[in-house]
Amino acid sequence: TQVFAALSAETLPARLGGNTILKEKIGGDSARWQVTEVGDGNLNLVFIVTGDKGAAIVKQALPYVRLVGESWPLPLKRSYFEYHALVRQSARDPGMVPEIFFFDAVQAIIVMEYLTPHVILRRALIDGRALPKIGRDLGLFCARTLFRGSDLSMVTREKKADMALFADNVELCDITENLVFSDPYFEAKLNRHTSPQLDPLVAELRADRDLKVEAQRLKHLFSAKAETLCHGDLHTGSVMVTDEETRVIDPEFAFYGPISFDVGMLLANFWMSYFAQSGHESGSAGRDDMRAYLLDTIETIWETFRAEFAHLWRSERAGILYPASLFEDRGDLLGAEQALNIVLDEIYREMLGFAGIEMHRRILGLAHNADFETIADPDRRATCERKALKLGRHLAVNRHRIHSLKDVRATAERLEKE
Ligand code: SR1
Ligand code: MG
Repeated sequence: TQVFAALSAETLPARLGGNTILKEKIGGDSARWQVTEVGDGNLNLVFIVTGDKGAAIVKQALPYVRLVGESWPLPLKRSYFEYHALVRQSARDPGMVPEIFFFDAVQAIIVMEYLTPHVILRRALIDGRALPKIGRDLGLFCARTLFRGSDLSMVTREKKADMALFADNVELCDITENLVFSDPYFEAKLNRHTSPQLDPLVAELRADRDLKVEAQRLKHLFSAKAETLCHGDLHTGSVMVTDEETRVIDPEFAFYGPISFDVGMLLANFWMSYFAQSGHESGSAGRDDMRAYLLDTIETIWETFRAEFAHLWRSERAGILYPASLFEDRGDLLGAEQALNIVLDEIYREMLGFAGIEMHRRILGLAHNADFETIADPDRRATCERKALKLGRHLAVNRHRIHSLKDVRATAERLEKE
């Protein structure tokens, strides 16, 4: 029986040199492979391996949280969930995730396509780069993966078998339940807001009963509303881009949860990028165009998601929920449209809530965002973070009274001028 052993740039060629798929993709002579470890996430090792014929990514889970160290064990099986999520996402929205070459469950290794010249979306946004296609691509990805993984599309036996497969991703769900929904709202051990200038606002948020009740209501949805297979960690660090292409990576947090969760997390990261822009402005080079682009992109993602979800509702509704026999067979098209509007409205309200909570945890919790963390001047950084915290509170607490993303845009623009 094989035993898990972490790879290193030095050991990788000898360890994987006999793998026929890798040899075919990269080149047969592993002694000539060049290996660089490029992992900058919180959990895993990521290597770029280049040979005579080409290159591939080798991603390996570690038995602990890389960000914290061996004191925080984390099971290798997350790699199994990531692999299975990638397979499903690839079938549900072809071309939007990297091609998978090979999976080894014991060594927790996924070998996949090396995306080049792609860069991490978060990095591009920090650099002030406006990507023309991401709004539409990401809106479609969310609608297609979330609709097609739900009871609106899947037959019940298949969906329940898949829920059982992903039900064991307990430890990663536990991270989200604690780090996202609870820790930011009390003085949890792992919290580390990096701007003491925020202390008064942080104290205010931690004493905010309405906010804490909403955070727990959203945690309840996260843990109990098993609607669809979510990516589980869909932030701008989980997206790779060029001007022409968008790819979604890293679904190791995949779980059955609310349709709204991925969309909310994703939009939160665009709102945070919006508020971080002033921290990255230098000299006379303002970022007004970038700010407008980010707010436009948020609206494009949401409108594309809505339109595609509605399209799939009308053309692919084959699951147990709102079956066509209930409406269309009886000539009652309006009934199906009424149900669609109710479902979309619920997704919208929940999405705003999840977005608000995600904005808080990235500033108050353990896992921060480079958007804010790379702002060197502590006062500028705190100013940006303060605005994001305020918008986050507004979204979480007032989500039932915010009628459209145009209203959120107006609030974000007002906060930006503060
Ligand atoms: C301990 S893991 C912290 C965070 O990193 C991942 O990317 C997830 O966002 C998680 O919450
Ligand atoms: Mg990740």
